[in-house]
Amino acid sequence: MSYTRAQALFADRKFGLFIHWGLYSVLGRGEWVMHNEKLPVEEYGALRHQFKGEKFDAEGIARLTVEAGMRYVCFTSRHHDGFCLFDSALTDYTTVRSAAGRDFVAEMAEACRRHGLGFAPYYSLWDWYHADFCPEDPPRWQRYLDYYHGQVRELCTNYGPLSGMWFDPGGGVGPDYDMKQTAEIVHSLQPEAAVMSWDYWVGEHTFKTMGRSDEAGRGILRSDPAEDLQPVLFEVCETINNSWGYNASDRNYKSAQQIIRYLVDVVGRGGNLLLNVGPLPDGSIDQESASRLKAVGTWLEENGEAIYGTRAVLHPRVNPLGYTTYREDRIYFFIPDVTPLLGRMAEGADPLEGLEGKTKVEFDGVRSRVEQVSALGKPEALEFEQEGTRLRVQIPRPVLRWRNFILRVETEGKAEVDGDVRPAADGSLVLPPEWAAIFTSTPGAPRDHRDAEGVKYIGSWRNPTAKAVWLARLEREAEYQVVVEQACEARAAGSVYELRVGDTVWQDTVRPTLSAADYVAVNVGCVRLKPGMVRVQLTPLVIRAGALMNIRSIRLVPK
Ligand code: FHN
Repeated sequence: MSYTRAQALFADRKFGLFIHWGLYSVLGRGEWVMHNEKLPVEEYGALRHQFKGEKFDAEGIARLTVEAGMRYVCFTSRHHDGFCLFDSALTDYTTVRSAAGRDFVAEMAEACRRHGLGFAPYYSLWDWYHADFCPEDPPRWQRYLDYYHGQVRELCTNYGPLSGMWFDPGGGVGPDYDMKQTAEIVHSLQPEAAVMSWDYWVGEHTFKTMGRSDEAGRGILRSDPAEDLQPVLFEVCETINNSWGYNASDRNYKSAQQIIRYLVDVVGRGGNLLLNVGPLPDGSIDQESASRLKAVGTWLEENGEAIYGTRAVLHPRVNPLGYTTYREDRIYFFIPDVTPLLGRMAEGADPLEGLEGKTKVEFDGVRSRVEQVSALGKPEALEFEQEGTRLRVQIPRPVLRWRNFILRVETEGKAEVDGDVRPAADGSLVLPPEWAAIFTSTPGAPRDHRDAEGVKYIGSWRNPTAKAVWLARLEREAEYQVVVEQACEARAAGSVYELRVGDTVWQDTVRPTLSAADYVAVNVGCVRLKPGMVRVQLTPLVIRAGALMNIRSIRLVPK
């Protein structure tokens, strides 16, 4: 994915602070309290006479953001309750014209700028206060949209350079709300502001969603992991406890370790984590939140180089143990759990006691020449050998005590690492078993085998939900013959599979061969492909008896 400048700036930041604060904070029962408790508009609106934010300290919040290792702040300028935390010529329902007498958006924007932090106002499309928020009534709805876009212009004009605008929701409200129009207004005034639900996608509540959208402005879809092979730009929002706005009864805080794991999970898949705190009614940040943020910041002091400014490699074959990120002349291999490296241990033995010698870890897809390998936080260079795109690193077993560590690979020149298969010199593309990313939604996956001659194949394909995905990078347009090299003993033949190359799909029935090791090259069909990335996916439709078939390769041969 090639990013615009706004997207690249956003993607480099990786970790931000989300702040939900407003009239609802006074009641301490979350930001939906007006709606959930059906509070009359006037009764709820009267809260503005007691909402003073006397302890709101934008400078202190900015300092805490920096100490937490966060690089931007997303601040609720106006939530669904319609109350504005900024000065507006379009309404008096603001903190400036109420007891507080302050423009909190201006204070937060200025503090962020002083500390080199991005600043992105959150701005709600819903409004439970505005009389014209009535999508069913076109004239009123148009008046409301004029108000909405008028305030978007105020936010994009009066508060200096913005790193983004976070619209919530980003669409799906009213007959003709057009997120594209809103994004264009923002970009006309703030060309380097990333616009949520346009320039990037928001998945809430951590990596469960980890979503991507089918197109700009529409809902976040639960991503098919296979879809995730090619990174999309997204942001996952998570609460530090379980509430966005201050909730006095919510003591369910996430630990610093959990937050770090969320951050690695999101960044490792190419996204940003926006972690939310809900300040108290007086505007102060509670100690529980502040202490966790500082602990995460301490971890980032030693590991942040593998996070900030990186891009993710999503192909699971590159680093079978965890995530891979890269930037400039660095590749980072995350090793969250060392137990697979420890090999078989005596029953009940402590895997990390009495470790000596070295353990070999293997990565693939490394296209740059490697100059040095070390572990973040440990200066000593580790032994390694590079063979083509394979990189084998010898890790001293005592190092494994760290349990959760990140390897830094220093490359000669720009780091190039990916899971893409490239054409051979004659233009043909051979997709080998070891470069298939296997995805299943139930336990049991087909796996790599070696036959008697040591040739690899994908076998034991019994799981009907399994799919094998390759990413190929084509250099030139051509007509390709698509060939599946397959073997299947007679008693298991007859299964049906689907093969997808780019946008072209075939279905074929598995033919019997003399044995499960006797391969035939089956011409599935022809396809014309343009230069660039092409995704090849093989999915079983019917597995007749036992297993689908053994696959030694899929080849795209120029005609
Ligand atoms: O309704 C809002 C909610 O109050 C909160 O602001 C979250 C933050 O991502 N967004 C909406 C719920 O999806």
